[in-house]
Amino acid sequence: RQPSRIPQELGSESSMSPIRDQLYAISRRKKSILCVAADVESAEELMSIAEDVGPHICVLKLHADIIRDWATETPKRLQEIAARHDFLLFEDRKFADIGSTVVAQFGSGTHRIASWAHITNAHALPGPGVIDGLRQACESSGRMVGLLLVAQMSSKGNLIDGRYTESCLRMARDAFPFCIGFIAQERMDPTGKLFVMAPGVQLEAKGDGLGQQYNTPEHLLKEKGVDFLIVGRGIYAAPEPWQGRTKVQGTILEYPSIEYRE
Ligand code: BMP
Repeated sequence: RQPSRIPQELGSESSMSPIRDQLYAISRRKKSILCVAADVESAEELMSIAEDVGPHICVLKLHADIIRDWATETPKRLQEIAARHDFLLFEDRKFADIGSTVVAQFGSGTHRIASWAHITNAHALPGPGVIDGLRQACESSGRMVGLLLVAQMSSKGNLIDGRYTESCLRMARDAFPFCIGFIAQERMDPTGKLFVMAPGVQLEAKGDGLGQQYNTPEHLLKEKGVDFLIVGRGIYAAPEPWQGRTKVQGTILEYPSIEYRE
C-alpha cells in the first residue's frame, strides 16, 4: 500500500493553494477520495444525484453543457448543496483553445464556469497559453478555481503518449499553485505537490462499448498510486447494489471499497 499524499497538516506549500487545501481538508473530514461524475441531462436529476451522493463524496464532477435546462439558478442550487454536504464542484470542461478564447469560454457564455466551479480542467495541447488564459479569467472574476491538466485519458486508442504526459507534468509544475493536479491514470508527481484524479473506474465492467476503459478502485489506488477516483455510471447507473446503500435515481448503490488512505 502506498502512503497517502494527503497531508495531515497543511504545510506552507499547501497554503499556496486554497482550493487544494480545501479538497484535502474535505477528504480528511469525510474520509473520502470519491468524486462522482453526474453525467445526466436534466438539472433535477443532477440535483437529486448531488443530494444522494453528497454525504459520501469530496467532489461532484459535471458537464454543464449536457444539462438541457441549465438556468441561472442551477449553479446557485449546486453551490448550496455542495456547501451543505461539504464537497467541491468540478466542471469537466476540458478547455483546449488559445488563451484569449478560453478567457471568454471560462468566464462568459451560458455557463459562466469561473463564477461557480471550484475545479476545472484543460488539455495541455495548446501550450501554456491555455493555462494563462484560465488564470487571467479567474483573476478578473476575483475567484480562484483550481486547474487540473488532462495528462492521460482512460479511453481506448487515445493519442496521448509518454512524452506528452511528461510535458503536462512540466507545465503543471510551472503553473502551481493555480494548477493543482491532473486527470490521469497513474501517479504523476512524486513530490506529492500535484495530485491525480482518475476516471475510468468500475468494479466489474471493463468498458462501455464506446472506448471507455475501466479499472478497479483497488488497481488504481494500490498499483497506480492515484489520489482520487472518479466514478460515473458505476454509481448513478448501477444495476446492482453497491455497498454503502445510497439511493440514486431509484437504484440502491454500493460504493466500491474506496478506502481513505492514511
Ligand atoms: P463513467 O464512470 O460513467 O465512465 O464516467 C467517466 C467520466 O469521466 C465522464 O464524465 C468522462 O467525461 C470523464 N473522463 C473519462 O472518462 N476519461 C478521461 O480520460 C477523462 C475524463 O474526464
